[in-house]
Amino acid sequence: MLNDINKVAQDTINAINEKIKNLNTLNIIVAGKTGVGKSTLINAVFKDNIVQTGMGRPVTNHMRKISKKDIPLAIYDTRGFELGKDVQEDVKKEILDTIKDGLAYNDINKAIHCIWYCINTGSNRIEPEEIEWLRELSEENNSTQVPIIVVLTQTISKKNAEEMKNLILDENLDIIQVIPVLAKDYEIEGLGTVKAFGLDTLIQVMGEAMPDELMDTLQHVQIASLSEKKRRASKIVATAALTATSEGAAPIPFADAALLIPTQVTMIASITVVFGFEINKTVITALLSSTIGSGGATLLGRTVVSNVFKLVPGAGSVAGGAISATTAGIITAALGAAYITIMEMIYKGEMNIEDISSKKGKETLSKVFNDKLKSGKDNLASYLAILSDKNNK
Ligand SMILES: Nc1nc2c(ncn2[C@@H]2O[C@H](COP(=O)(O)OP(=O)(O)O)[C@@H](O)[C@H]2O)c(=O)[nH]1
Ligand SMILES: [Mg+2]
Repeated sequence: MLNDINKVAQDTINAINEKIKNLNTLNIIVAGKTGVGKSTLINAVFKDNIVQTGMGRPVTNHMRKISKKDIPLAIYDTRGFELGKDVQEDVKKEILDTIKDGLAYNDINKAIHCIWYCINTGSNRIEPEEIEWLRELSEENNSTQVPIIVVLTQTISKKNAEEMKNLILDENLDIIQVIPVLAKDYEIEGLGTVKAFGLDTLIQVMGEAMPDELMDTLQHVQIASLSEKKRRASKIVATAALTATSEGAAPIPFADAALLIPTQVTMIASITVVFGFEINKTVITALLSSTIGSGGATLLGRTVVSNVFKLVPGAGSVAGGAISATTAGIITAALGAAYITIMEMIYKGEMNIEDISSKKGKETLSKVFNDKLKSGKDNLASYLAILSDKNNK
């Protein structure tokens, strides 16, 4: 059978691997004194605990490149910033040289895309030398235009951080943002815990500052912002639903309804990449069989479409043996929404990846899918609205 679930699941896995392989590499420079919390920050923002002790390859006197196989991310971690003015001069030159070298390749995978300059909020003061260093860096970066973000690390007191932020902003440096963060929960003895915060803002600001070719990578490698992952994933669903709608406008005879499948395979693969989880074929099979494949082993053949079709209120009669454009969009949007819901549960730790193919997982999937079908037109409309929002990157 051409479109049995097994084959479509395999196609989806292939599409996921292909997409991951084709992700552009994100390159970031992280600078600041030893102990400000650079390593802690990097590990809190990116997947797979990318920084480990002793890891990283020296690329200049004061910079090490940290990367991990199969993750499209490289971090240049600077060292020795606290050692005084000479070293700071060297570090600045090494940063600027690295930026220029990267640009010379004319390859997005080699360019530096963002600089985080980290200052510890707990130190409660900012040295005039650091401001001058930043001023010189940003001025010399004027021709290369790499977005510079000042990250105020280890922020326990948001009030102190705000004051520090305003001090820095008053300097009118050519930087894009000053962002207070606490990368990891902080325990104050006998008083309780200050919760980590601010990393989602960091991801959001980076997303706004970097080109679209890096957005899938950014979402794939970051683990700090669920809302940014969902925003990107929702846009993917919107695009797929729109495509399905135009494909459905033909209209699609039942027998050819399988035409929609490639659109949905691409959608599921793209959402998987954005969430960055390792998804196997069993999971995709569970997803398909508890949603669009609930009628049997064939996907979007005559039986399945009519099964799904019955669930869409107001879909009208099955005139001329064709599904309508809107129905094609509704089914696609419902599938996308169901998958995002499951991804969200995994992100929050409410479910394990293996659980998706369990009875509970499948029930959750069909429930969300059926709910989204029931609110079919509204669900579709809310996705399509995303595409007309010009501010939504
Ligand atoms: N609780 C907590 N500790 C932090 C945070 N950032 C840094 N630290 C601690 O500060 C110390 C120095 O951090 P590290 O990341 O190694 O700094 P680096 O030298 O800039 O890489 C470590 O003991 C960290 O555990 C944070 O956001 N929360
Ligand atoms: Mg470190």
